[in-house]
Amino acid sequence: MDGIYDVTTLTAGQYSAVSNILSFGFASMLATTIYLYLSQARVLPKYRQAIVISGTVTLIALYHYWRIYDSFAASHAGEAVFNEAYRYVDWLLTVPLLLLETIAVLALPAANRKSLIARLVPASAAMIILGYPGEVAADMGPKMVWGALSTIPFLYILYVLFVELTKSLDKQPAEVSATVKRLRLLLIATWGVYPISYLMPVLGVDGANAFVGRQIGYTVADVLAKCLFGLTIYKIARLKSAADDASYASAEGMH
Ligand code: RET
Repeated sequence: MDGIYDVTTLTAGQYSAVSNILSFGFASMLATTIYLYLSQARVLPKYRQAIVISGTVTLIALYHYWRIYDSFAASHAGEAVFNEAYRYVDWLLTVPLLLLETIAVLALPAANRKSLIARLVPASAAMIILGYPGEVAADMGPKMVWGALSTIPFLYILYVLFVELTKSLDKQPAEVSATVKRLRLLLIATWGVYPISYLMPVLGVDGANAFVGRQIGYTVADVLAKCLFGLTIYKIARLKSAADDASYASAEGMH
């Protein structure tokens, strides 16, 4: 077998750790999707798209967690090989959408917004596509090479977003900029977990533990980077709605 881990060798404890974390991921995506779709009507129209995109990210992830869970159960029973591609297809769809929701909530001028999308969306696709061959590689050599290639667009995205979020801070009311700072921190902290989880087999963690650690790392990072991130986007949209429109603020009891 290639680098895709043989799940039939997991102990009962390792099996339930992975099964429980995947179930937690599924529940988080389900609840956040419903909450965000229902809540989008509660912000001013110009911010609704950001919330709808955030809910769509968790909806796409909800579907993939169901498939990952199924694939994990089937592979543990020895009926199939665990399919790590669901995760990468999920990221291929959700990472560009996460970037779009961030750009949408900032309500930047159109030219600025278009240039950001044109730079960040292709970079995010390159990051995920270059990471996949390394994820399924059995040998450390190709894992390191693909991982290093994927890190180039990764650092580029973080750099561009960090600069852009920082630039937007002075133009916002104090409360909004405090929340945008929190969003910036959440982005750096959670996106950093993915390459660390990927590197577990390289860091000398043994096969089964590296597999379990990777599934836990990716799932916890996904819940923070999609659910908590989307809820923070919702909070920014509410604060900005209140700052833009005094009647919204008083109807929502925000001032
Ligand atoms: C890979 C391969 C190794 C190098 C790097 C990676 C980065 C992955 C990232 C994924 C982010 C996913 C998100 C999903 C949420 O919806 C592909 C593991 C740098 C940053 C934010």
